[in-house]
Amino acid sequence: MAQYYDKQIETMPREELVKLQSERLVWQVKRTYENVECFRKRMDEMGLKPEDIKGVEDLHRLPFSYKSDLRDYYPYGLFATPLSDIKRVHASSGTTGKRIVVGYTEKDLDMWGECVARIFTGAGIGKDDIVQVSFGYGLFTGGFGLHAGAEKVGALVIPMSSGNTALQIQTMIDFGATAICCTPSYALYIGEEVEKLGVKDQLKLKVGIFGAEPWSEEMRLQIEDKLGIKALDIYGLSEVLGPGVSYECPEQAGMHVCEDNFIAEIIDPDTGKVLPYGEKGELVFTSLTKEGFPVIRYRTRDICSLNVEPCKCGRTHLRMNKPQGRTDDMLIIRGVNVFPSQIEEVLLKVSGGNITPNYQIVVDRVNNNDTFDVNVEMSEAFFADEIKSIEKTEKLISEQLRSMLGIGAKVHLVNPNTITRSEGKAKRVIDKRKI
Ligand code: DLL
Repeated sequence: MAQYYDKQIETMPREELVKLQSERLVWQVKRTYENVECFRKRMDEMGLKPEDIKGVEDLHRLPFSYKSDLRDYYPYGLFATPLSDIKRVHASSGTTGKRIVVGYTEKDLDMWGECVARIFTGAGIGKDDIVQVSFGYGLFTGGFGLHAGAEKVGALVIPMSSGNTALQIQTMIDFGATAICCTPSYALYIGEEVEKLGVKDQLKLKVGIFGAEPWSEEMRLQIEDKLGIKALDIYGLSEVLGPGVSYECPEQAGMHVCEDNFIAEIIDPDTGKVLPYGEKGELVFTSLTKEGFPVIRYRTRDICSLNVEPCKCGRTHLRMNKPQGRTDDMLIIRGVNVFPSQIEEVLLKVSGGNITPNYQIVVDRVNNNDTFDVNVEMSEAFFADEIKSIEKTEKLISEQLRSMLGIGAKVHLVNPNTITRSEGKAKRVIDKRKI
């Protein structure tokens, strides 16, 4: 199999790259039409046949796909191969209690590993390196995704997963980790602890690979300083692949999209019109090589712009700028995707399905850690029945939130009419983090 992290692919002239994308797009549209009902229906409604798509120039004619499709076809309805060919699933938060599920064939897992391997080779990490993967392992794509890429470049992998910061630091020192992979906020927290312990000079770290949440240039400088490393940004989303969709090279000037596997577009989120390179809008991806769970024109809801100017590193694959927000209300708290609608669902459940109380989510960053508070107004209707004790109710809501989201929130029952009413849409989220 071709080495996807081979320099030849990453530095392929753009005309050749577009030709390759066109061939792959034609193949992907045809097989997705044949195997995925949701896509076929949309194409039929538009009077489009797979044969109408002759190359990248026809991409804009294809229908969009959305996160809600994953909910509507939960869990396996969007897979384009028989389930017996799917070798792994991962999952991420949906807008409601149901998680969104994605699947990978053996070839997909290999391609994923190759994409992530590009991150490491770009960062100068190879067989003599020791990579500590401190992203969560499990249904989240971070842990397993980085793990596979690090193995592909022949590095020694420490599958730490997230949490237990003291042990993270001790392991880094004892095992001689030369690279660390985690969320940037966790990296900064580790950096603070390293500073407090005064052990920076015992670290062998050269580079850090960070992503899964937005972070600023200011944060990058702090992390680089505290850990004595070069900090690189990586981007991805479960629906498209997981980590490895795009990555920074050492130039640290935008993230190269693995364009042999994914086509990126920027659209106006209101009109759906494709915008020229350089303009800011919603990022949309089409997966060209993925077999198990292909996406055609998937609306990421991330806002950013694309840069097709040649990069100093020599890679020809275009670069996306750091995402600068979202078109929906998704929050990323400690690397976990959280939708206000999920919190509503929990409150509705706790109230027995009758009423959603007035609530507000407050997110902040204290000592480089995200805080997550949910204020819930007490009301006669909500608390009439068996729920009497405030403490018990707070605990109950908090437990339900943890089981829905996978992260803990501090729940506070507050007096009626204490959450400020707004004249228009209720202001459900107060995000005080300066990112
Ligand atoms: O966060 C995959 C990932 C894992 C990426 C590890 C990088 C490292 P999801 O949980 O599906 O997948 O969340 C995807 O996270 O749509 C963005 O809004 C956000 N996101 C991911 N990377 C970045 C980044 C993983 N570098 C959602 N900068 C995406 C800003 C990011 N936002």
